[in-house]
Amino acid sequence: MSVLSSVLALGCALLVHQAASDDKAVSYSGYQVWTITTRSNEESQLVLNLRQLYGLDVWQWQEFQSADAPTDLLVPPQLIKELKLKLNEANISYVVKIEDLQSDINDENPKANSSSFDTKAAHKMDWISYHRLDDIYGYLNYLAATYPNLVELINIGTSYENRSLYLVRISNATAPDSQPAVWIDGGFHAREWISPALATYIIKQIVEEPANAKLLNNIDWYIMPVANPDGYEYSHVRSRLWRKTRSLTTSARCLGVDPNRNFDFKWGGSGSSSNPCSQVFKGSKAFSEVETLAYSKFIISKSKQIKLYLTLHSYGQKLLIPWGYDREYPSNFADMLALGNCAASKFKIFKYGVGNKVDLLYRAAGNSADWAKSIGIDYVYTVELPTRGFVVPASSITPIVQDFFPAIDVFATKIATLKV
Ligand code: 0X9
Ligand code: ZN
Repeated sequence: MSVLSSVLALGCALLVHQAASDDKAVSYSGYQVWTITTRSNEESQLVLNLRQLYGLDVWQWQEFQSADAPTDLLVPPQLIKELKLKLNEANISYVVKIEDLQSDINDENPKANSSSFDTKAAHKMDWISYHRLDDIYGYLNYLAATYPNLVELINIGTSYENRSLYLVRISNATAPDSQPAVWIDGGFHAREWISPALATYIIKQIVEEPANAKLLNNIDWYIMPVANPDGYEYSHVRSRLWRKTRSLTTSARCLGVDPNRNFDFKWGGSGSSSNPCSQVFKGSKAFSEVETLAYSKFIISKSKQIKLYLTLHSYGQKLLIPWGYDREYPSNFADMLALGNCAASKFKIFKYGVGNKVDLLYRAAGNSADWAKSIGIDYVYTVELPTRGFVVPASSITPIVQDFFPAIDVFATKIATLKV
């Protein structure tokens, strides 16, 4: 029996889960991340079947594989032997990218909250460690209090677990809503910690760095560093790889909705799931999540002004352009591609690919960027930040965010010329 048919014969998916017990953090001891490189459609199909069979957490993959497109899979210790066998049988090569995920997690944030020892500091934010939600919100509060003419703290609602949903408006305009605006968010997916780190860094650069004052000419900035605060906190205290929101579902075992499959544009289409245990669970309906609903209402209220929409994710080093629900291209695709390429040309350390979401990744209906495009925002990008996984050592925050920031200048220069 071929590997493919034996996989199919086994039938239904065995979901391999890591659920947190009530008070202990999930351990990823012995978990590995493998990069599998397939060379044909048949091999890709086999990997797809293995993913489904074992319910593996797929960290990265491409739906329309170009030659040697890599797939990153999280492999639980109890499956290492079996999966190795299956891949060897099929003559598919793989490399172990992460030997022991828990040791990466242990080394990720060594100085966690060290600055909190400085009780006199006005805020606890820095970019040499990853911060909990309180530190991030404390920083936004600090900025609003310190620069009242420039920064406004906006509360757009409350998360499922009752946390505030904060964003900042940064503007020196005297008349409200009179100039083009940029929207930036981070922390959609809880485990992608580098994204709130970059969003807060961009805020700092615009507000606190006099050399960047030109970024305030003719642009309002709306920046929401943590779009999914419940998930973000859960990923800090319980389960480092948590991705979704934390709402109850119809399954007692599986909580949360993928916020990036919960938007009301082509909701429920390809690349989303109706299984609450799936990492891409679309939710019970579009905007079932209080977080995505509040977020969408705010953006709609500013949709005339917002000309650029950037949603920060990780990982993969890509600037992705709609559509993502299918292999289709918006009418101004070429224009978005040109601006994206221009922005990406600023990156010196990390090279990014620029292109359509489905061409470079996979279909993902109900994603927020497609929705942003559907309501008429001109320039829309999903950013997949560096580097080799979701767990990025805190020492890499500074190089990643510093490398990215010059792209903001490119975007701003373009947006400032647009009429509202
Ligand atoms: O799957 C997602 O939601 C995004 N990738 S992530 O690893 N950060 O989860 C990609 C969304 C981009 N959209 C499409 N590929 N359609
Ligand atoms: Zn993401």
